[in-house]
This record gives sequence, structure tokens and C-alpha cells, in this order.
Amino acid sequence: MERTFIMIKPDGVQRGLIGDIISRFETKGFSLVGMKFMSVSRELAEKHYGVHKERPFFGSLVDFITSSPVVAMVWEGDSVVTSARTLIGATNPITSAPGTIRGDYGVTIGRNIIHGSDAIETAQSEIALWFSEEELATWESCAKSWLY
Ligand code: RTP
Ligand code: MG
Repeated sequence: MERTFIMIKPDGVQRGLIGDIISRFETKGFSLVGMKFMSVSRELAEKHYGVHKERPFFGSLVDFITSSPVVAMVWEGDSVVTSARTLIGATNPITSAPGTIRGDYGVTIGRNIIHGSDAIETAQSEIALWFSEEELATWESCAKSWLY
């Protein structure tokens, strides 16, 4: 079953959006398999956003992610990587569609509420970076397999 890494960024936590965001993933039909509320070290933030290290916004992005706690999560389900990106919306909240998390709550690109892995391989490396195997709980839904 496919998994993705989702992080509610410091602005999502500060604005009280944790419950709403988790609810959107649950009601869509995905299963939570890992979650922790945590402060992020510079080392972890720099590794997580390593692909952007040459970009002009890298320093301010790392400053922001380490500024206040985040909620790190792993969600599981059919095509969850792509579906999560759809639920989240485009990077710049000014153009994210209404109904998406960023489209409903965001205004500026540097404060866009939430992160989601952008591909299956990225998801695998991000899950391994943020979680140990023991922190992930695999569970069977009591619903029938045809129910989504
Ligand atoms: P994320 O990785 O956080 O889920 O966001 P994303 O895939 O939609 O966008 P990405 O290109 O990976 O950018 C990572 C984060 O960097 C900040 N950013 N600022 N021009 C800018 O100032 C700029 N561009 C990107 C955003 O907060 C973005 O989420
Ligand atoms: Mg990204």
C-alpha cells in the first residue's frame, strides 16, 4: 500500500489547523500510520529541503520550519502521494484552487501551511528521514476492502 509523508508546517499549527487538516485526510479515506508533534532541528530541516539548497529562499525556509513545532505524519492509501498533493493544492496559495488546504487557508508562498511528498520515491526517503520503523503502525481497517 502506498504511503506519503505529510507535515503541518509551523503556520498550520499556529493557526489551529491541525484538526481540520487531519480530518481532510481521514474523510478522504486515507489511514494514518504515523504521527508526531515535534520541534525540527536545523539538520533535519536542511536534509528534508536539501533539494532546494541552492535556491535563494533556502535559508528562510529552514529558519521558518525550525521556528515553531510541526506535525509530522505518514498517511497510507491508494495513490496517496498524488492524492495528497491534490488535497494540499499548488505551492503558491494565491493560485491554489479553493477547496484545497492551501487554497482555503494560505496567502503567501513562504507560509503555505503544509508539506506533502512530491513522488513515491521522495515519500519513501522522507518517511525514512522523519520516522523509524517502530514509530509506524500498520493496521487493517475494519471496513470491507471494497469500501472507500
Ligand atoms: P513543499 O515541499 O513544502 O510541500 O512545497 P512544494 O513541493 O509545493 O514546493 P517546493 O517547490 O518543494 O518548495 C518548497 C517550499 O519552499 C517555499 N518556497 N518559497 N519563491 C519562493 O519564495 C519560494 N518557493 C518555494 C514554499 O514554502 C514551498 O512550500
Ligand atoms: Mg516540495
